[in-house]
Amino acid sequence: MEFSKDKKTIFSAVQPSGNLTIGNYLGAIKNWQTLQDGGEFNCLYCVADMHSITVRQDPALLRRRTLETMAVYVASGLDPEKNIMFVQSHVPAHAELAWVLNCYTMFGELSRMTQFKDKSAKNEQNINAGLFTYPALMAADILLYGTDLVPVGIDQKQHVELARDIAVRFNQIYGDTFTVPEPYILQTGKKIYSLAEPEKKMSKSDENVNSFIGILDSRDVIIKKFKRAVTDSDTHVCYAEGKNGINNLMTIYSCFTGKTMEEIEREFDGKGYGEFKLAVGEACADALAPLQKQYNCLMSDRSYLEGILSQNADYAAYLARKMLSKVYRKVGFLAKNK
Ligand code: ATP
Ligand code: LTN
Repeated sequence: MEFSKDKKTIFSAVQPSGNLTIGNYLGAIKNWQTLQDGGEFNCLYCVADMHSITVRQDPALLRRRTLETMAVYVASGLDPEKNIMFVQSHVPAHAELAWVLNCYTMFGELSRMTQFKDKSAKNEQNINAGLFTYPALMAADILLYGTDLVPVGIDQKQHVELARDIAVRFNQIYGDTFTVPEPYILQTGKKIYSLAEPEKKMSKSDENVNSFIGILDSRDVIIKKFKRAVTDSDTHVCYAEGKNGINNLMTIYSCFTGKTMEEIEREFDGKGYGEFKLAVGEACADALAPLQKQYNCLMSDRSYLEGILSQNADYAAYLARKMLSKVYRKVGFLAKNK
């Protein structure tokens, strides 16, 4: 992994807050892989464990999921030699910059974040300050590395836009410091919906396991979950307003097979929903099979993964420290004698 000043920089992350879903895969991780392949960008991919404790986590499970999430990254084809892949809490500069940025982020801005409103409604007994200031930590993640592009699903667009606003505000006060980042959102896959309630986003922390397909779900489970997916009382496989369930299944099928909506409509012309659901399940299971095989290999050799994490975190920390020192100087913190 080489960080070049002549290349644009990409940063993204997933929280280890549950088993990763095909929403995370299609909305984010699969696109990261495409971006890595051109060799055009410096890419940093992080497991955002510090973000995930804004909602209560079981400590042992969080530790396990952090490593599993990294294994999914590698199994999805992200090459630790080409990308900087690390765990957020291993690089202290994220928390340090987050504190500074908190002081340049307005209460009103944070109050408008839809994720904060949704998560507060879901966790009424634990509306903690971290949940509220989460976007300042996310801005720190992004701004520490001079990030140009942030590949995410559409639900994260608002947070990336806030990171932009914070960067612009800081630059206006102190002169050019941060690169102003842009969200990078692909049309297909930007929002995969729940299989149980197709007007809601598919989410790894949903209590209903039938609402999402886990990247690591077995073939049988995948096919069974798609069979149960909520659709409508029509029988035609066609993409149309008000057919959220079928539109979602068509989107998933399109992402996994590369077929357009018209091609899918033609393929299933005269066939019922049952046949279509089976085809979606099979396409999804086929596409995930090589990833799952690679994942199992990686998890049987934890020391390899731990080695990647340690090496990459050191490099990320070196890059991050440079930006943090600049910020500390700009805001007026007294430098410590070496
Ligand atoms: P949680 O349920 O814990 O809030 P989540 O499943 O929503 O988690 P995140 O860790 O918040 O996942 O998201 C990681 C990345 O995956 C982000 O880029 C996000 O936009 C993307 N993503 C998450 N869910 C979906 C989805 N249903 N469709 C498309 N992209 C998604
Ligand atoms: N908040 C993101 C995860 C995340 C992230 C980031 C994404 C944390 N830091 C920086 C992009 C850039 C989420 O998906 N919930």
